[in-house]
Amino acid sequence: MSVQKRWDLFCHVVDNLGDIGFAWRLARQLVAEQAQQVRLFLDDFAAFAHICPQVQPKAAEQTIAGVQIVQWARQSQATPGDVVIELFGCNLSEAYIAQIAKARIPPVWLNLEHLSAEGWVDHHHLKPSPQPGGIVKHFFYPGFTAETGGLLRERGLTQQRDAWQMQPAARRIALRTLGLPPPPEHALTVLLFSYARPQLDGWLSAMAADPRPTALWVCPGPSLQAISAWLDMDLLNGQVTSRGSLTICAVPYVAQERFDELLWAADVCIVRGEDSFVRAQWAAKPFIWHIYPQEDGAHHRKIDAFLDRYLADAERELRDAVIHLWAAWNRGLDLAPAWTGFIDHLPALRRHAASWARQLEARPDLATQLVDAVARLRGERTTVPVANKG
Ligand code: TRH
Repeated sequence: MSVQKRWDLFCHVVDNLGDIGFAWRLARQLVAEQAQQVRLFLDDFAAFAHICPQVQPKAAEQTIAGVQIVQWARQSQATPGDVVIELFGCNLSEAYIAQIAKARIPPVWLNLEHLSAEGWVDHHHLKPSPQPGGIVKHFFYPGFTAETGGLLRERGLTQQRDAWQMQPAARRIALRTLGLPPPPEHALTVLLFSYARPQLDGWLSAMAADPRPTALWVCPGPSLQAISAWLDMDLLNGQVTSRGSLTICAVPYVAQERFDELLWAADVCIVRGEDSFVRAQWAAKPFIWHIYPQEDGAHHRKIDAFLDRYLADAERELRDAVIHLWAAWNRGLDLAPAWTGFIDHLPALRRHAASWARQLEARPDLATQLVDAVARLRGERTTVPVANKG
């Protein structure tokens, strides 16, 4: 167990749920698994409330799951902790930085960056970034290789997932709690959590016309609007409707601790951003990644880099099926033909996803690596962490 330190995490929400999604998962893990003392400075409580319903949006400070949650503006009067984590390059206030500069023992200051499977990440992880006044900040890069900071993974996650999947009752109860009807017998179940994209109609019509029933669970967000347009009705949270073989359920927001269950219950997961992308991999399910679009097209390079790793040992046909559907999804092309090719390979895709999850699990999780990196930067430790199973 590591020496307890005071951690300050800073989360500026750019958009959507991913910034706070990552911050909240990391903060909870540092407290629950690493016995650290964590303060989370946050600037968007409306986004947080979607994934943590018990939050009090107006409270100056509050403690949930052992994490002290503080309004962003209060950093100006705060004394820095032993560790300062700036998430995704968010800017700290000048007053707080001045306090860092004045500290007798300077805190370890890290900029925790976005996840990417690109090779350059290996060379930038834990590199220093000198700041004015002689302070040094370091980069911390999540990633898929031994040279990076790894991926967030709670202790015992795999065992919890497997135990859940062994019990059909767990799935029934989870769906009932979410207000979702049990899917038709032998139905294909698909979870949809994506950004806006054109051309969903051909895909929806193909599923409606397929002899095999499909249950499509749609998370709140832009895809619900596109689906409502195809249905020619406003599909509201919690509502269910059918067209031919396709049953569509609008899933209300679920607390982050229960988000995994949606993935575990589905046969195919369509996920986005960063955190749900990682959770689909821990769910060991065939999945499609709708990557966060960037103006310069950098997201296409990121997908290619990930697929190079993910499909490195896959059979040719399986590779083609995945590449074809992910390209169609991310480039706004007609999905119907690529979808059929993907679904035809489901059993092999399932085996592949399970083997990929096992490979990733062999590496230490991100929170363990972060705690270790901090100890090493403070000169307290020189060893490299080993994977904590599950
Ligand atoms: O919401 P995202 O698209 O997030 C982001 C942000 O846009 C961010 O600015 C960008 O930098 C990043 O993507 C790449 O997708 P993501 O990362 O999957 O985060 C969603 C979080 O919301 C994740 O923690 C799961 C959680 N969630 C719930 O807890 N309950 C829910 O019902 C839903 C739909 C999501």
